[in-house]
Amino acid sequence: MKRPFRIAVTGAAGSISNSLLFRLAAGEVFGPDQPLILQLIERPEAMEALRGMAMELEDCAFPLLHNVRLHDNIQDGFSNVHFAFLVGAKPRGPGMERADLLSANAEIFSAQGRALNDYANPDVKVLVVGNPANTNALIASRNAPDLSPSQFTAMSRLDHNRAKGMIANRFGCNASDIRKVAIWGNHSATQYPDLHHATAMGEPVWPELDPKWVDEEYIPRVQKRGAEIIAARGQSSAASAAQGAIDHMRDWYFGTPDDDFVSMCVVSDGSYGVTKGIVFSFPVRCRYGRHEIVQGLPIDEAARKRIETTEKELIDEKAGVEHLLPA
Ligand code: NAX
Repeated sequence: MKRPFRIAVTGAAGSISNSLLFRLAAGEVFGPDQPLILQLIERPEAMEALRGMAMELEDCAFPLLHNVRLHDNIQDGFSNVHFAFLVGAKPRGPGMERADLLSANAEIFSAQGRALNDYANPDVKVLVVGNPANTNALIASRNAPDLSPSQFTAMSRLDHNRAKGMIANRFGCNASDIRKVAIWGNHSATQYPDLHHATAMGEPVWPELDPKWVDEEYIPRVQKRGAEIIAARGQSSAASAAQGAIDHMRDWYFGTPDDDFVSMCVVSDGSYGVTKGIVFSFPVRCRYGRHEIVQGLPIDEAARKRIETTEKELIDEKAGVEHLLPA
């Protein structure tokens, strides 16, 4: 029997975790023969709800689930973990400005970065889901000096899957027939869902598309899908966000197919002229547990403008939390 992986999940009593934890425990991320220890982390006020979640996990009698531990502090919660899903974040309250939201979360994620640095397994792989996800990941990474920035990522996979699903719908095919969709930039309404490189059933989609439809319908719909879902269900995306997190971590661990790429927010190395050091969604491929930005994709003038818009938003977000970024 393999040795269990230790997996930390913050915000473990929340809506996304309510899907994520059960699918993790069922083996959907690390495979059907990989035992797991779940180290679930919540705020002290939510520990009772978390206890209920743990009871339900126990009642599933998952063969892979070695142990479930409940923590109200990140030092114990991150102890020796191989993977961390940082889902919990402070939501925007009434009257709260975006800048207030950024700094409230910056405090949380700088502490989490330090705790990962000090207590996690040195090879830990971190996925930030909690918003503002890109900047939270940047802060966590910068507060973890002994870990490589490449160990920190944020989630744009939900956006990627949305972009794929919508184009599959347009072509009347299955989402699995669509390849090489890319999300560039921030997980926000400035993100750029890019179809220039995409194929449907092996054929390029771009020549088949009306640019007006792409600009005026497709791109805004992907960008604002989160709001569309809140308007329809009265709650934000949860099951699809859990799916995005599962896809992201599974592909990072097992690798991506050679004829496709996925979108992940990673620390920019300056590829495509994107400012170094910000956490930016790029098309990436994963192999041997490492992610690599796909190089050499042609970027036209209109795409360049969209990339610059979302890049600027991330630079502004970074400026707002500069005081929490150690030199
Ligand atoms: P919920 O409000 O249902 O759950 C969040 C949970 O996190 C709560 O149980 C809360 O007690 C806990 N929490 C808050 N601060 C914490 C801390 N410092 N340590 C540990 N736990 C903490 O939200 P949910 O719908 O699960 O969404 C979670 C986060 O994901 C939100 O920030 C949300 O904005 C973000 N999302 C990100 C997405 C992405 O694609 N990157 C998409 C979905 C989602 O909107």
